Amino acid sequence: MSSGGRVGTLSSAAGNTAGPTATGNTAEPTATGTVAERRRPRPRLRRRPQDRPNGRREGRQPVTADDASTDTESEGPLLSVIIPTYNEADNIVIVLDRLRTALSGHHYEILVVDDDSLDETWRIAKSQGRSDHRIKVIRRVGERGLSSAVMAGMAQATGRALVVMDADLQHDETKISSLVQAVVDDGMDLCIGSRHVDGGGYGTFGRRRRAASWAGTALARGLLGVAVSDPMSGFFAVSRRRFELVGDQVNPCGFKILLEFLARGPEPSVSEIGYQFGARLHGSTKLNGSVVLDYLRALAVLAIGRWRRR
Ligand SMILES: Nc1nc2c(ncn2[C@@H]2O[C@H](COP(=O)(O)OP(=O)(O)O)[C@@H](O)[C@H]2O)c(=O)[nH]1
Ligand SMILES: [Mg+2]
Repeated sequence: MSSGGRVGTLSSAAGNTAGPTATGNTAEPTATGTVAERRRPRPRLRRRPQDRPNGRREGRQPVTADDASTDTESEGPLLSVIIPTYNEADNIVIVLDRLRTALSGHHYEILVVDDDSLDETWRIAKSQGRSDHRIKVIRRVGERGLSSAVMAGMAQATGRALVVMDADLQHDETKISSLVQAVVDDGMDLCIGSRHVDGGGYGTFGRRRRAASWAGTALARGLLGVAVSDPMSGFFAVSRRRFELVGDQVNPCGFKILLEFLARGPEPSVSEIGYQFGARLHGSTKLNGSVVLDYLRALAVLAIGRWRRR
């Protein structure tokens, strides 16, 4: 990626033959060059595995810049951006345009996972996919849920880093390259777009939602011992390795899928990158009381599981 080391051969996306509910687009490989080599330091939340005293990384090897530089079309895209959508018809074209600009020249795919939105977001996304084969649409009929939509997207994603972001433009797409660099070049299991580290903030986010986010964060940190600043973030990258390790243990209920990737399985290596939380451009939030209850339930299940493992 632009902010990373040598992380791949630039090309159009490899084809992802989507399953029965997906509109897949076949690849048209057109190599266009190599990624610029550039590194810059970023705040580290935890020491990297190779820096740990015993040097262990739970039996898994970090992906190095050299490994990454061997990325080829046959290995699939460097990153998959997964966008869960429900009634985002007014936002979807804008977010896809912004992603095209932010990821220009890189080998990526975008999976829009739509739960049969009444405003036909899926139809708009599909029509975008007809002229841009990197955009794939999974339309789920008879299913609802943000986390389960993300998991459905991840199951079909072929990238080495799996990036999750909202469709409503609250997340800063220009930070994606840094998230991916941390995962692919630096071998992190997770890199989180955080509102609580340098460069991060809540922008104009309302006081009530801020307080709810603060309370959710305090609970997650207290009950689960997750030492990250923003476990409530919906903007993050997870390595394929981590997805394969814990993906099948993830509770697909609710909104806070990041917490699952943080708290399931062996402790992950994590870094965070600050970003300014934007205002939702169009439409309204789908977060409601039942989502909050789902969150508390998920937290309780994770906390009990953790306590039992001790
Ligand atoms: N597929 C799918 N996406 C959802 C669902 N609920 C919310 N989303 C999407 O998930 C993202 C985050 O939801 P949002 O309402 O913005 O939550 P907030 O950022 O916490 O206010 C948006 O892109 C929504 O369209 C759902 O039930 N299914
Ligand atoms: Mg949102």
